Amino acid sequence: MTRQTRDRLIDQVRSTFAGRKIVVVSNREPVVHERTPGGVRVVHPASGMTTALVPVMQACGGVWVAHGSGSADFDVTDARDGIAWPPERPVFRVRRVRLEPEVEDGYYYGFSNEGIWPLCHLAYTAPLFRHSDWRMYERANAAFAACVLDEIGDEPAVVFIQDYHLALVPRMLRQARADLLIAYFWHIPWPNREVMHVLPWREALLDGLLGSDLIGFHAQHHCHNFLETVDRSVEGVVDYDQQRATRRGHGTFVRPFPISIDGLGYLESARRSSFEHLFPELAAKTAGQTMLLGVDRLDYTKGIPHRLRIVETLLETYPELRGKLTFVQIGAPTRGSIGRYAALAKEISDTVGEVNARFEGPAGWRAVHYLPEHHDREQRAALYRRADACLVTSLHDGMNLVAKEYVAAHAGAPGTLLLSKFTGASHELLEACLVNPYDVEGSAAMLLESLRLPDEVRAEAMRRLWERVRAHDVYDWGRAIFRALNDVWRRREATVFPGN
Ligand code: GDG
Repeated sequence: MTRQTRDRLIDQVRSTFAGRKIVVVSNREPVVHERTPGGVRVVHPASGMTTALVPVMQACGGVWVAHGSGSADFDVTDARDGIAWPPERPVFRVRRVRLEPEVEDGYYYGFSNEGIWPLCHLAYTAPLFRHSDWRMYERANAAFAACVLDEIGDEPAVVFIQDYHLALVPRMLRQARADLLIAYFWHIPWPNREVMHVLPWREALLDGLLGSDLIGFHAQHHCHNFLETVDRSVEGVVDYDQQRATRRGHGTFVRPFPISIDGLGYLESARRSSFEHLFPELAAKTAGQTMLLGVDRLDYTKGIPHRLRIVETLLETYPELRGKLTFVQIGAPTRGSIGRYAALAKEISDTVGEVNARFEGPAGWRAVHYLPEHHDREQRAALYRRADACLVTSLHDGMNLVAKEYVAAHAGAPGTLLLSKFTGASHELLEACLVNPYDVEGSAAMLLESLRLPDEVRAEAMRRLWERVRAHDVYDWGRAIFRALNDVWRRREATVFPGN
């Protein structure tokens, strides 16, 4: 299937955009180069966006424009701040954007991650809006747009922009080059218009986004929320039937494209990896036990404290599980210089200590094993395959790729996916054990019920989930976006009246 969906994506791009350069733009780069005492280390950042885009770029080729955030990033680039990737057999170019430290601070840590991120996730962390951050956001977006224009020169191009860090880039590009085809994908939820009304620069942000030809969200209701926000915030025409907003004579189509993973590729990684080999100590400590697993960036939207309380409730209510069930949480550190993230890291490690101190079991047993560090794909795949259940308890999440990775790694073997109803994934993965993570006791009861089902039933649920993830993989996602962009383009070419 992967081969088929991958080939179909390549065909789609070749047949519709032949001769046009493909440029992907994102804040985060697919690879980061870091200085170490021994030389330079290559790091693959933990991010759902890169998980999804790397296979798409490997299939399509082109240029990936991203912020050069690594300490050795510009030691390894050419005269135009670019590098061919991967070095042994290059398939695409990475162009690194230079941002001064104060610009990165205000744009990335400030406006993007203390402003927009909490604004769009309904997780009870209030957004912070500082005028200085907004000015840095404008400057950073201008730097990205300049690099994109430099990369494409006079050539025709398709530009595919990622996420909430770069909302002003589409308008900047449109003003410089009206002929560009621009698609934008917003990887996080778009909340309703009342929520968006607290954003002081709402009009400017929307005007920036509406420079795109096509804007994608994970879910239909995010599209609707976006169109309503446009309708109430800026001058223009919103056509709800066609899901299109027209402003300054330019039409932008808005569509749902639920994102996914390279399912078969993930399964291959899981089959190749060995839990016992990669985690010998953990394997010995968890041998013969029911293993529950959590895999996340350490972000407050992922509901990790709630998850720990679910495990605690399980062990509290069913003492017979002590010594027989253990929870492994891995967490990639993220956005560490933001106070809210530092507070979360402390809250999680304190809660782990508290839960472990509460329950006693046989010698060597621990309720929770907490590993707050980066883990590569092979390690994550090995953990997924070993785990009897994966706990995804996000308080709000655009999609959540971890849920899909667990399904792929199991490929129909018995398992339990405990999945928050507040993830985009819950709209597709209907055979999962769907819970409200705020209801800790209810979630614990559902988890136990699912673990106690016969193996055939747990395997059948995982098999159906796997069918869906395999059929709708990330190549299928990419193809749907490029096909829709092509339709928009043909429509634009065929029309006489602007805005049609
Ligand atoms: C945003 C939206 C949406 C985990 N630890 C490491 C690591 N990971 C990988 C996971 C997974 C990815 O990071 C996380 O993906 P998610 O989808 O859970 O979450 P976000 O990063 O918040 O992504 C989300 C996504 O965009 C795509 O649109 O699904 O809703 O919030 O692949 O396995 N990766 C590396 N090291 C780790 O230690 N390299």
